Amino acid sequence: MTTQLYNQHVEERRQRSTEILQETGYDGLVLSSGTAFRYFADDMHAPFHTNPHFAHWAPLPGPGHLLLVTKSDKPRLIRFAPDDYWYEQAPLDRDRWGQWFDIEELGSMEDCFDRLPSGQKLGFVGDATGLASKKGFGEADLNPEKLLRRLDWDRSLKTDYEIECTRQATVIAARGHRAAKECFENGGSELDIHHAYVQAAGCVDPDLPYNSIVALNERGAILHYEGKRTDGDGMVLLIDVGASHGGYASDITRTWTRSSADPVFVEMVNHFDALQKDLCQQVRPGLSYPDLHHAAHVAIGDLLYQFGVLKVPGEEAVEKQLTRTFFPHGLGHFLGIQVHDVGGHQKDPSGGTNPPHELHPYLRTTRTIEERMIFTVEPGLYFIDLLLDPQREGDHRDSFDWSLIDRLKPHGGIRIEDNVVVTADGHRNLTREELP
Ligand SMILES: [Mn+2]
Repeated sequence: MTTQLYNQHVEERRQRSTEILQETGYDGLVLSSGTAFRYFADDMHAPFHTNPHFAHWAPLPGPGHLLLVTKSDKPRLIRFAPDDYWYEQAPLDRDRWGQWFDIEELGSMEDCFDRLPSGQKLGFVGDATGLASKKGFGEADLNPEKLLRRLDWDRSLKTDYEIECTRQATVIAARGHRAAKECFENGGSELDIHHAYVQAAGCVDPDLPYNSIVALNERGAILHYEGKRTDGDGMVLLIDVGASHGGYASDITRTWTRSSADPVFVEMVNHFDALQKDLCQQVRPGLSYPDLHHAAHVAIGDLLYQFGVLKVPGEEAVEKQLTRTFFPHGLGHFLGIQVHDVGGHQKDPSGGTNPPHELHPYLRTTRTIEERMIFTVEPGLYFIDLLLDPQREGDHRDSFDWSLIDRLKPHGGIRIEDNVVVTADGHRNLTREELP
């Protein structure tokens, strides 16, 4: 990672934080990296996820660290470094980290909290609220809503460093996706394909930003299918897997077919790929994301009409709410430290929200598109019994070609997902730079 980009990123964090502290009336901000979560009645910990507000500042792994940010001082990193021989305790490169932070290292989380100054109005952000209360933080200063929303807003517009981290995460995922496609083409099972992916990506499962979705045939219609069946020789693969770099995620979906698939479905996937690229092409500042979501519904309606699955054209199909039967999720979401990143429903920096339209409750982004946003564009088209069955008996049953639907149903569905960065006058499709 280029140090220069990270320098700029920290510098921008400092400037934004000064503004945020002024707006919210705090002298300083305490960001905790988090505490390890232990399963109920067990001595095992869940995989640790750093508090994203901490990760926004520093790609430093592990729980217990505190970061103190004030309006003028160099940020202070109070690092939790326990005397522990059970886990690896990699030393911190103090010369490197010292460029950006004043560093202290202590052996207990309590001691870390004791190093925080008193007599200042500090806002605490993190899950270690018990320790924070003991240190004297008042209830109102633990994760104050207004402060959190202001930080979320800040996170929704990415720096060049963050864009580069996402690009690197895309390069890793693209390697995995190429290997997964090859494994599928050779008849591999879901488990084989998953292994091919992580092997090529050079990581283990907990490094993935979310559980991989590797679905053969009809299982592609289960939106968050996480199983790994061992029978292979599928006709269709729907694979939704990302990768991480520097704490930032990529989130990529592809749908591939083999010669055993119905030629109509294969042709549909080709058209759907063109449809997805066309939606990405429309991304530019000033466009409302819900309008792009609507455009996706019309385009999917037209595609279904063209293939004869629906007997009414796109606009009419959307009006009669028929496309929702095939495309029941949102077009996409912000992407960053969190796979479903924050700020997607926010109306303004102070915290008002724009909820999605009641007909599209799963749309995770209602913002107007701005430069420096990173989001996914992931239209889908599935044959889901739970959604099809009511239509078979419903008022619009004659608008569907049921025999064609039943013929295509064993193929599951199609989803194609790219990660897009908004530029001053358009966009950059990070995914297509690496993967067809
Ligand atoms: Mn996604």
